[in-house]
Amino acid sequence: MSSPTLRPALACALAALALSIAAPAVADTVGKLRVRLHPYTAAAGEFPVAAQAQLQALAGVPLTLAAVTRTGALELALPTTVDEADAAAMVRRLRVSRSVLWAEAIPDASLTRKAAVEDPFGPSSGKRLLVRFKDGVTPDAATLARLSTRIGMTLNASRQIGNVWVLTTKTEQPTATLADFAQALQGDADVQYADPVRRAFPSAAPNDPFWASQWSLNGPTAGINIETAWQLQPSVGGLTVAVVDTGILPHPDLDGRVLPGYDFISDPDRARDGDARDPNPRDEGDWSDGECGNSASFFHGLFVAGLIGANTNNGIGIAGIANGVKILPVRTLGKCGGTFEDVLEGMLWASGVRIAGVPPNPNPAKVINLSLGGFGSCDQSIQEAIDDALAQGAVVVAAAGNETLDVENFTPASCSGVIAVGAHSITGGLAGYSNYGRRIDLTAPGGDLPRTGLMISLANTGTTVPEDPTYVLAEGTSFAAPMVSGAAALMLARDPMLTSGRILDVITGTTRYFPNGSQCNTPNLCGTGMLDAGAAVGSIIPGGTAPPNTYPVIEYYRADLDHYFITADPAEVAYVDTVLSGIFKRTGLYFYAYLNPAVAPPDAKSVCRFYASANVQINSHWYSANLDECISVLLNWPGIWTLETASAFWVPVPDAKGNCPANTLPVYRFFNNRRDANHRYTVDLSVRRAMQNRAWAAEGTGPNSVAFCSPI
Ligand SMILES: [Ca+2]
Ligand SMILES: [Ca+2]
Ligand SMILES: [Ca+2]
Repeated sequence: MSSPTLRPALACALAALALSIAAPAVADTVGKLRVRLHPYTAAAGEFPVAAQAQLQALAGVPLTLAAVTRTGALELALPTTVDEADAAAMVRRLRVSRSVLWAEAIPDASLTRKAAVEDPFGPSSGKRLLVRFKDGVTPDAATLARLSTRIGMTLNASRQIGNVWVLTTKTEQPTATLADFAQALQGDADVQYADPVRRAFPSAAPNDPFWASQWSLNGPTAGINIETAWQLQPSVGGLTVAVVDTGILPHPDLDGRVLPGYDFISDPDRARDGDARDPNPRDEGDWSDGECGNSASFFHGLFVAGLIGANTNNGIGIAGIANGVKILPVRTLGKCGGTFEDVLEGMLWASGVRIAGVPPNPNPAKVINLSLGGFGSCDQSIQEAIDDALAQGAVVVAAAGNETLDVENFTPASCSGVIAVGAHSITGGLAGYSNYGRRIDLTAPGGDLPRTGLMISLANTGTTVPEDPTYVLAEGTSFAAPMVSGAAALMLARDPMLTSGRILDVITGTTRYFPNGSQCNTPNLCGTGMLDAGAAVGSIIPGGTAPPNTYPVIEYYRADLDHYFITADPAEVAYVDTVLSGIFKRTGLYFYAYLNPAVAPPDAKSVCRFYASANVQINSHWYSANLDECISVLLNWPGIWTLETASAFWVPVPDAKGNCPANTLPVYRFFNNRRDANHRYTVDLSVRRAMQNRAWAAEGTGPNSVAFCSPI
């Protein structure tokens, strides 16, 4: 692979369109904010007094609940209308709170503006609707009969995805009709919301494949300043990034990087692998014989995965952004694209949510890359899936799309809580194909003509089915989103406690200015600026900022035993990091605790630490902040478990329902259910989901099984 070959050119008409933008130069006013609270803070649609007080303190003004969206977000009225800059500052302050999944301003104009754009992918049809019923309601015969009457056509229930049911109409209908059906179903008292199943397409604009340098990473004008980022954070240490896309193929530049993923394409014809969903996410090719856009296969998911995670410094091919990353390939797009039904399922599974009939995902993603899009503003079912992923601690990055249109008409880029990425060119201008508008958060390199300005990544020589690994040049917002996903992975590796809202703020707050004369200097067109991964990573303090008087409790992993170990003692940390470094590796995760009870909160409890040696086939440590539990182990397991210390560290503890005090995070405890009795303690919600999916037993107080609480 030392001299990569390049495939012949694939032209894309969209890429050649001139940029024609009716620039909304006038700044808008804002009278309302939209906020989704974390499900641990409040149930969907609820606005508890404590949350209201906290949000008002952050916003600096009274906030009145004006409405609730069907997916449970709160629309909060401001006492007076403010300008957009003030609203943006308010929203940034709200995002600081861990109670806030996402927050955004609602410009007054958007309340009256209506999308008047035709579907650029052409007319489409289908027979499926995604319907979320109110809690406790299932689509039994009576319910289906009532709903069928409502739309004047027979509806059947085909399956359940998370909280959402797939209902099918008797006959195929234009998507516009399905949208009308969905609207009608929302009039039923048992229906929380309904969406038509739209089609999704890769946001790629493949172009003439000539070898070029990776200006996107290192270019002085428009590159993402990756070398600075790598000096600060050379590797992401196995952090998982999901690529929800066309699947994956073997490539020497991805050796060791790819996790077993899953294939969620439910239509065997589009999947081209002879069956519906299956455990093999191999990209079977997306060529077509005139039914849809591309005649030759592009292997889009491989290209995207390569941008994020190609092996760097391995002597071949290209450098990926997030060295050491694990790519989770989630196949949802095949011949002629895919459906949001499959994308929805793939995205939920990627974040660790259990999907009926599919093995649980043992590697929930910290970052989910969605280099795909479909026409239509954000569907409620997709919004709810994004909210679920964010609630698991994942960051969701979406390509803006390549239609040279306002991004508000495209899903998932128009969804709340995603980082929506437009594409800029090698000279720093908005790429000719890139969507634009108020909903863009920032731009990243996506490539544009001339050929030296395209993006290079991994590909395959096959024009229909896969053949041999190679590299190609291409352009598209599909390739801008992975730049942001890679940068987010580097930030999370530096501080795993970062929330999605904090990453959005840092990544948009550290962008480079667009060049002088760029149309992107018009407000509300291209987001805050161009991605600067060096500045973004540099803005993250490694390991975060310890709360006053606390020390990090560092987590280690011992691979040969599949054991976890934690310690807050600085001398022991130094010992394990040096003398035992061949045995125990840092996982990169930690939480905070007190080492001196005199400076801890008065109600903090000491944590006992026990050890059971290899002589009794255990060789593992165990910790508890519950004195009764400590005494019970002492009395019941003499000669097995030995008390090493009654006070390894001090922590606040939850109440009887498992709720932690304000300004702390729950620490979850998991037991491996084996003779060797290892336990894991974590504040990380994606790790929590991973341990649940690996069938470790949750132990602790309350329905969420909380062991103790960690100050933040
Ligand atoms: Ca299949
Ligand atoms: Ca397959
Ligand atoms: Ca390489």
